[in-house]
Amino acid sequence: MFLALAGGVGGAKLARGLVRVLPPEELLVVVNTGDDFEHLGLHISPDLDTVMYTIAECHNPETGWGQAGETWQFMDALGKLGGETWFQLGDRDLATHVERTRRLGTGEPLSCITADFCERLGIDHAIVPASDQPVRTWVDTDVGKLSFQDYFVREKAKPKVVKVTFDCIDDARPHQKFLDAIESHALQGIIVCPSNPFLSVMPILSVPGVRAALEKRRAPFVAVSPIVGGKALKGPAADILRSFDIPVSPAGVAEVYGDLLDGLVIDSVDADLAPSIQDMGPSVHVADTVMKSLEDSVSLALTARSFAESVVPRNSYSSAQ
Ligand code: FO1
Repeated sequence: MFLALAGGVGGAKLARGLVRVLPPEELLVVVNTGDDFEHLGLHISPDLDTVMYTIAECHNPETGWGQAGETWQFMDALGKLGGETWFQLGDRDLATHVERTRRLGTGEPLSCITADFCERLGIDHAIVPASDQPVRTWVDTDVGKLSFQDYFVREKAKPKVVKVTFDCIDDARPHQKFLDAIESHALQGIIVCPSNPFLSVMPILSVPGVRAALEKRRAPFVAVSPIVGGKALKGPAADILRSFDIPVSPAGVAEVYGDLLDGLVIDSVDADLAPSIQDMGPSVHVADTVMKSLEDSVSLALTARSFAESVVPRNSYSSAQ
């Protein structure tokens, strides 16, 4: 079975392919919740929704987030009342947040609500938040400390990032299915989707207990580079690498993941970087990694799966298994 770590639009796109090449019993999709926030009195889980809607094929293909064919009556009416409209909530998407907020208010765990929403959307695969306890990504910037959505949406990711922190993460525990998958003898690979390493993957890896479990992984940790040709396909990953003086390239991504990284899938345009990345430790596979269509997502999912099956984990533990 395979474990996929996903966040944001890039993560959702690869998850969309993985659910078509792996049966439900062979895939667990673990999703970042660092983007979650309370807004207009609603609990909003953007990455869970982006992954869920994309796998259910009801996502907005232009933006990657929210639902297709949306209407905006609520936003329009809210604006007329002087409400906050910087974070666009479509009418259908609003139902997700209202119902999730209601059910969280009864004490139901986020993962149980997510599982029920997925079932109702016709999704057979298991999608779980990295933790049922809150994790909140904050971004220290040159204009002050901003919550993730304030930084990413309200300020359009323009402030220079100085530091990324995760509030209340010390009280978070990995979802049990997440830990069980890492520790499973049936695990064949951990596939890190082409998500922002700092904003989508690090919040998952930073949940207490996750790194310790990954140190003892029996299967390789392989990532698909979210940086292609010196740019991020979407979002601020390139800007954040630059602000941290890390190369804006797949080599920089390898640097961020460090010795956790057993394998890296890089795009054909970066093929010349393969030898230098291999010198850093991970195996490298060159492929077309830009996902513009469902076919692209399926093709990259097949590539990631077969690459993971070919890579030997670098940690000493696995050789002692
Ligand atoms: N991203 C934006 O850039 N502008 C928005 O108005 C916006 C609204 C929104 C509503 C629901 C949702 O699930 C996601 C939404 N996003 C929006 C994306 C969101 O900021 C995500 O956190 C990013 O996609 C990064 O994961």
